[in-house]
Amino acid sequence: MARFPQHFLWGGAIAANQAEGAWNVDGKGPSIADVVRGGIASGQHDAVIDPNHYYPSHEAVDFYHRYKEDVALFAEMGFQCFRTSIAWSRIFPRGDEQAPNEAGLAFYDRLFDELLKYGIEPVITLSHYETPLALYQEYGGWTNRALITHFTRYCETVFRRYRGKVKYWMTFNELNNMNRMPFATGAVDADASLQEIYQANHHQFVANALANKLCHEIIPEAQIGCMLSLSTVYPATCHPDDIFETQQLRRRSLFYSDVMMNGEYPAWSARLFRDNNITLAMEPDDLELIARYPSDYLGFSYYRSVVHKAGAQMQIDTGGAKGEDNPWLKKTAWGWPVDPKGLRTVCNELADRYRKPLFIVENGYGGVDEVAPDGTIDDVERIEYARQHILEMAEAIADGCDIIGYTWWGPIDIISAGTGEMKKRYGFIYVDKDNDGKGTLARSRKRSFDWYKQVIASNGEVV
Ligand code: BGP
Repeated sequence: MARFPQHFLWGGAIAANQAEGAWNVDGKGPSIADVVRGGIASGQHDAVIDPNHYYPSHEAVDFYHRYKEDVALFAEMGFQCFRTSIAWSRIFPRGDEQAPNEAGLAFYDRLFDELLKYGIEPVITLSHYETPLALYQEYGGWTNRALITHFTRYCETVFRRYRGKVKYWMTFNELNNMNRMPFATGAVDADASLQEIYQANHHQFVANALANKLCHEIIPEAQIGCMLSLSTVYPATCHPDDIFETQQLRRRSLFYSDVMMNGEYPAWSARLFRDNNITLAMEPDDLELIARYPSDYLGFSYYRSVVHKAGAQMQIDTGGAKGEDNPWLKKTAWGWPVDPKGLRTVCNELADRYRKPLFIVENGYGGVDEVAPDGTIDDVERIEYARQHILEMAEAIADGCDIIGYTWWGPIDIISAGTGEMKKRYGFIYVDKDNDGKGTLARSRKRSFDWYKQVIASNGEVV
């Protein structure tokens, strides 16, 4: 029996702020990613742009101008889909305008046409840590209910513009990161209170429902999902406290998919709000909207697993969790435990919980790549990481999990979200650029390029 279904979507994923560059070109307004000194996930942001500082997102890897060359390389690998985000502030530079920026819309028309020319399905993230800066500075980000209006205007604009070109959408990247990095995820101050964070989340849940409603009205054949960071977390021991706290940790993470996939606040969240004196301000039809327009699929990122010991800092998502050491697992150069079996575990957990399609829209190995004197890049660790995770994904499918596709994170080297570095490379394609922004930006194929090409050509049989 074939490991993967016939229409399984193989591809890769990037984000506008980590790849495009052209941060202020053709009418684009600054986004919150453009004022962060490290990676957008680092949280160290300036209030305004310091003209004397090198910001990683400003040039990134210049995908904005080089997308034709890059898409041709993705097509050479045989990609059937490609995930990226639309930079919201390319379409609405401030975020609160009534009329969109035509040059921004035209860029994504060109990009989607280039992808479709090769038969590559665009898989589009509407907000990937790229809220327009003015919506943070003048509105306070998602704590302000006005962002629902501005976000749905943006969604309606791009749904209408790209219907017939884009069939796969998702709303907010890794929304469960609101707890660890509220600035990146919701343009909310890094020191926001839980009251502010969960009020912002409520506005995002309503916006997610309205985006789902609009997407189905405007593009009936489309699927629109929510997206979470869902690497997994293990209890440090079989002590009941470790087990219970780890269950609570996981629940806090899955709270986001519970609301967006099931269409309601889970019953247990009442205690979360009570214990933390959280009172959500809601409009009368909010809960009815959330119930009527749930997400079609659950997209998620999986990189690693972490270990939680009772009493340790409750890391809601595992994105940034350091956790306890896991003696059974090797780690990457950035300390991320490599846990392929954990991917199968997570897929089964999510399949049981939601009984809806899953889409692995981020999985990747961030490592240091050496360019040999003859120009070759022998990234065997990346191949081994990908091979093991793909085999476990195949097992998850055999377990009965309905998985739409797999988009490797960073098929081309891009800026790291967590560190702002180029040194932390994920790509099958190498980009000549260093951490200081120096380099020719020339692209070259790593060893993993041909390996992934075979995986796709054989639909996962040759791994
Ligand atoms: C996820 C983000 C991606 C990507 C990935 C890898 O949280 O959705 O944007 O960056 O992390 O993390 P990093 O780039 O820090 O290695």
